[in-house]
Amino acid sequence: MKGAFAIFLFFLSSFVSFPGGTKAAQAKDNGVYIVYMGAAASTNGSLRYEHAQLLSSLKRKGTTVVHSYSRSLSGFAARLSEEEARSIAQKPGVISVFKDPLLPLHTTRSWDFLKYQIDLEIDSSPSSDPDFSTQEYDTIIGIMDTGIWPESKSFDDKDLGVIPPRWKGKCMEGNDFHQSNCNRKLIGARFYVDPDEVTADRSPRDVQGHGTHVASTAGGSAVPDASFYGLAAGTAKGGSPGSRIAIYRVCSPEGCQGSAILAAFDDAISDGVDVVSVSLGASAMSIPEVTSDPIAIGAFHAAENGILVVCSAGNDGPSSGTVVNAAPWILTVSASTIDRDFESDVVLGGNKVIKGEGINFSNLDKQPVHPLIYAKSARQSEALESEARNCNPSSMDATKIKGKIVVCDNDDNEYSKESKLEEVKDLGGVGLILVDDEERSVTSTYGTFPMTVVSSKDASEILSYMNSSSNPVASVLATVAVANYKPAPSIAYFSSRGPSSITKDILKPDVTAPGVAILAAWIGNDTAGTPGKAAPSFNVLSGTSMACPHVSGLAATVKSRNPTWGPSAIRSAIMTTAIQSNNLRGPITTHTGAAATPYDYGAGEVSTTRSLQPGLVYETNTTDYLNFLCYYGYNIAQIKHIARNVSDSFSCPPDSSPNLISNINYPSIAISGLDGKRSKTVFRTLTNVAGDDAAIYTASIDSPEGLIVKVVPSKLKFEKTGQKQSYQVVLSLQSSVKEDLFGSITWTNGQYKVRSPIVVSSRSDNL
Ligand SMILES: *[C@@H]1O[C@H](CO)[C@@H](O)[C@H](O)[C@H]1NC(C)=O
Ligand SMILES: *[C@@H]1O[C@H](CO)[C@@H](O)[C@H](O)[C@H]1NC(C)=O
Ligand SMILES: *[C@@H]1O[C@H](CO)[C@@H](O)[C@H](O)[C@H]1NC(C)=O
Ligand SMILES: *[C@@H]1O[C@H](CO)[C@@H](O)[C@H](O)[C@H]1NC(C)=O
Ligand SMILES: *[C@@H]1O[C@H](CO)[C@@H](O)[C@H](O)[C@H]1NC(C)=O
Ligand SMILES: CC(=O)N[C@H]1CO[C@H](CO)[C@@H](O)[C@@H]1O
Repeated sequence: MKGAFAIFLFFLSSFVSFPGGTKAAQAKDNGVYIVYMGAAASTNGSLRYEHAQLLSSLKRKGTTVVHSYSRSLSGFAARLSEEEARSIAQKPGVISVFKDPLLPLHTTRSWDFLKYQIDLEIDSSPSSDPDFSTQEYDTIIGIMDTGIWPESKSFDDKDLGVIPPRWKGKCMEGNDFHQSNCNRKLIGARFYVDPDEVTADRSPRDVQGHGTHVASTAGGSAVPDASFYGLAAGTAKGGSPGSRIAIYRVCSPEGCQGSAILAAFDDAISDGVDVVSVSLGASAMSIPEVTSDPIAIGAFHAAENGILVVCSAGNDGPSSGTVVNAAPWILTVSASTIDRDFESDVVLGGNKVIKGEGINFSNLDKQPVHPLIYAKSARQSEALESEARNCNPSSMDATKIKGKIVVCDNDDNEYSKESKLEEVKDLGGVGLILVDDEERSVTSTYGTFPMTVVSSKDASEILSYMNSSSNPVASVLATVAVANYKPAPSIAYFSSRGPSSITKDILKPDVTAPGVAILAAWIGNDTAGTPGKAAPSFNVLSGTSMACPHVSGLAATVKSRNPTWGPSAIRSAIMTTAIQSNNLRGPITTHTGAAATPYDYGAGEVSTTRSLQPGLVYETNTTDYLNFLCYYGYNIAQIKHIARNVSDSFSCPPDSSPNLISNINYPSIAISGLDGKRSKTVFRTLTNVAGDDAAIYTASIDSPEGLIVKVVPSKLKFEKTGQKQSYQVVLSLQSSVKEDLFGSITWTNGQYKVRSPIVVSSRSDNL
């Protein structure tokens, strides 16, 4: 799989790309192409005219425009033939033409947990522990997702003042959604539909739950006594409870259309949002180039307009090279666990208790009175042993399953755990014990059926008990939420990993945040998982989708304390103050117990207090990002159109090559192609944001065996706010190494710690 990602294409002129061979692309081809023409240079209506001119150059007349982009970026989405798309791609001013992708969603305690993490490193935390519930500057968070359930208490506006006058967004009316559904918390709501498609979803209203969950995690008001049917009870509140929320519904139950996402960025930039939160993206099987990726394009224009875009890294882990949303102007978030575990234990005959994981609503007897069977022993004559073991549909004999708790393996990846549950239930089983080490680390909800997940180690104990007993019995106990679970955080197995397939010279993901078993608001009429019970107002979900809005909320808080900071300063503050240790004071681990690396968590787990006062920041601006495109291989004719204000004067730096990408002033340092023969030097510039008191910072280096890291100079003096100081890092290998190496540089002045992870790889896939 990795090999496919390492192929780099340098486009010398406008190009058409046809993502092919991917499930997502095959699932639904709506016949639409996105024509991307860079920044909107003018806003006087001439752009739409330009677009119409382009379309009228086609032989066929009457092509409908699905979406038009003309506020901040220029382009349109339209139904075109492949030939028409190729023809338009050749026209002057057109940067890229690509098929409209359908992108998947990446699916109370978590904030307290993050605060607790700070206590682990008391030595360097700022003296005051700010209270997030008060004094917020009016930050506006834009959420691109499945919509919103406005009646949720998380979107109550009772403590909020008037809507900031700079807000220019809209509250669009639609099915079951009215102007009155917007308030001083939910200040904007838009939806995007394809005019050629018949859809019932003409509304910002969320019918899936994902957008409501994400929005409340990022900016939900505090709701006391929130819980999921009594579990995980406490006050639920977003990362920035004082922020305003604007929802951009770009997803339907089928997925999220790229052409709608681009339209939402075009609107959000003009509406006046400060932070955009995007919990969706391409799958690792079809990672697009930056110029044919609607999220990368939209985020670029957001960044040039001073807006930070925070995205989920994807749920395609733990394989390496799976991270998506990895453009250098995006803050990319991986998912980690919190110190809460939802345990649903197994009791065996003799009252031996085995720890299991899951949320169920069953009514099994607490005593171990239910007969226990290993699914393998219920194999139907035509089925393979591996099919029966895995409880696959049509592999087991109902007469052997009926009335029993069934132990199922989950090592074939052929059927989902939900389909195994359905099969056992249909055959008359009374419970299910699923054996899966990865799923054991992540809580899922199993509706009314008593299902729990155990580790393979614990499963062997269950199996040996079954071997030793002529009449094995068990029960699955009520779910309890265990607090102060250790170790936490650890990186969720599903979280997508670096290195980035775009380039190994920018480290991705950037940070990690809670994304496992997160309690947040839910749509008000979902009883699908819990028939017979009232619809839950809150739900427990896992995914990098849940991690992303934790960081969007934090970014909004950083912005509200530091209103003049641009998006790169906010990102730097969050990255350089991140934490690498867990609640056992050991290194953060992955689900296997191995020490996590920057490919798992970037700079580390976000800190909600230290990021408000980082001391120094690494800033990047539009010019740096254009340079990145030059180094990466795009030609100047394309780049000239991409950015709004730098176009005329801009030219690519001489000797632009992928070797220079490591020099982008990023808060982390990643270098590929270091081969033991020569050393490499990278440059960084720090900006003082700690005030006008003179401060001397000293560099300390943590370098792995075999890597020599020198920082020149090793001391930097700052005297004024905004003052910049540059330094060089010289890296060399003592001998050639096959493994990637990880280290860090930390600038400290006693009060602040400004840490950058270093990733060195001897291989170069930048050509
Ligand atoms: C719009 O602006 C362009 C230049 O940006 C100008 O050439 C054109 O005449 C303007 N059109 C109108 C209708 O004002
Ligand atoms: C572009 O320049 C104009 C005027 O020079 C300025 O008002 C605007 O804020 C700039 N836009 C960006 C995105 O920098
Ligand atoms: C159970 O018994 C079978 C056959 O006697 C054996 O192959 C298997 O390893 C035993 N399993 C355990 C977990 O003891
Ligand atoms: C929930 O409400 C929405 C909006 O009114 C509606 O479209 C949807 O069908 C409802 N779902 C259920 C399961 O009742
Ligand atoms: C970006 O930063 C560089 C270096 O700090 C500076 O020279 C350049 O003028 C900046 N560009 C813009 C568009 O602000
Ligand atoms: C959350 C929840 O309702 N869990 C249920 C799991 O099943 C037990 C009975 O086996 C119930 O008592 C719990 O309430």
